[in-house]
Amino acid sequence: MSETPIITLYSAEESPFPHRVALALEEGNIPYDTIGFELLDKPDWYKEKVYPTAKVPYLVYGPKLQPGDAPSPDVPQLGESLVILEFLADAFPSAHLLPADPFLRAKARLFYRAVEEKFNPAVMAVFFKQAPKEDLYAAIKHIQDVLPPDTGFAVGEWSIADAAFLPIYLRALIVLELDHAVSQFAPGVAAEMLATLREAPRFARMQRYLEECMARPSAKKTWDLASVKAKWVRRLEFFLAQAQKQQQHSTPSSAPVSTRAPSRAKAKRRNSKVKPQELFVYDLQPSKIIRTTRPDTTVRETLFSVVLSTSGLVAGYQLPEKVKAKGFTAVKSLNRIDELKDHLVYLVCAVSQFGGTLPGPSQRHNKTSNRCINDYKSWI
Ligand SMILES: N[C@@H](CCC(=O)N[C@@H](CS)C(=O)NCC(=O)O)C(=O)O
Repeated sequence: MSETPIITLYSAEESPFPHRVALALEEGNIPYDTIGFELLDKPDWYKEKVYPTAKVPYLVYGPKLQPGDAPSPDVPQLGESLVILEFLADAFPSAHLLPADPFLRAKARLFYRAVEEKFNPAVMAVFFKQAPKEDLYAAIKHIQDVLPPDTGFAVGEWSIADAAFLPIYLRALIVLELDHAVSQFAPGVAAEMLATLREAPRFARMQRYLEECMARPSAKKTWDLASVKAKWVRRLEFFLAQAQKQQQHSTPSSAPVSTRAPSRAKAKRRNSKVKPQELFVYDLQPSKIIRTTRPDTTVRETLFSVVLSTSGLVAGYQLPEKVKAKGFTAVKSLNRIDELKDHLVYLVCAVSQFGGTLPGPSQRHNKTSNRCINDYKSWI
């Protein structure tokens, strides 16, 4: 006797993509099992036996499965959240996951394409690639402008278009709340963005849409804020450790601070990315070394700071505002790094890899500062 097929959704709560599918399944009252894991602890069997790309979500529609089982190749199975959403809408027409009207169906498709092609990339760029926050605002506004004017969902009735958007927006808010070093916002920027998204009149429609989405049983059943947040903390810490490891490989800690000028062409390329007026919006991050000198045991202090630079390490390539910075000229006139002892020191570190708008204090930034300090400690 063959078993009644059931949907198995392979999922990870921290990821927005399986959440899309779970929302649609809940909305459609479609029975399903979830096999969940945290991405950082993804079991080997998932890639080996279930889904070779090892991404979530993955959906299997067949006999009941247990963690570690290999789904039969003879039963329907799919990856890619948007494809799965469309499959569910087609396979379970009575669940009304898309409107019956072909024009509204097409509009739903346009909506989730905008989510995929505009909104999601903007979130990634602003959070992790230092794109300006206005890019995120513009992407949210784009989505907001497609919504019906006062109330209602992407195409009026709830549809899979809403399932495509909500999980990403919810996690974007979490990343802003956490304001983790990985996302490299200047102090206060993440809080300001959160306040803007939640309170600014220009995003009132989006806020209302969010509230209406969250009021639905599908969202209540599939969303555990505390749990997702805890997983994101872990995830961001992991990314940070990875970035630090990578940086250690690319900049050995024993290497002295370079004084070699970048080529003019290179400097020009770097400078062209940065608008000068954006350079000094962030504060310095001082670190102090206190030590005694023998034999008189006078207490000496050396204050270190990293001055942001987009053009390398050489004064000739610094923008005029920076050259004027207190201490810079003194350092410029020194020939050897160990002559810096007993000076008020501003070490100029290249952060050109950030490009565009300079980030605020970040782990990477601190790390450069720490490396300089460690080098200095070994010289005194
Ligand atoms: N385009 C895919 C994206 C799926 C995806 O990238 N999932 C990520 C999680 S956000 C994943 O599983 N990554 C594997 C990992 O982190 O181990 C979809 O819409 O389903």
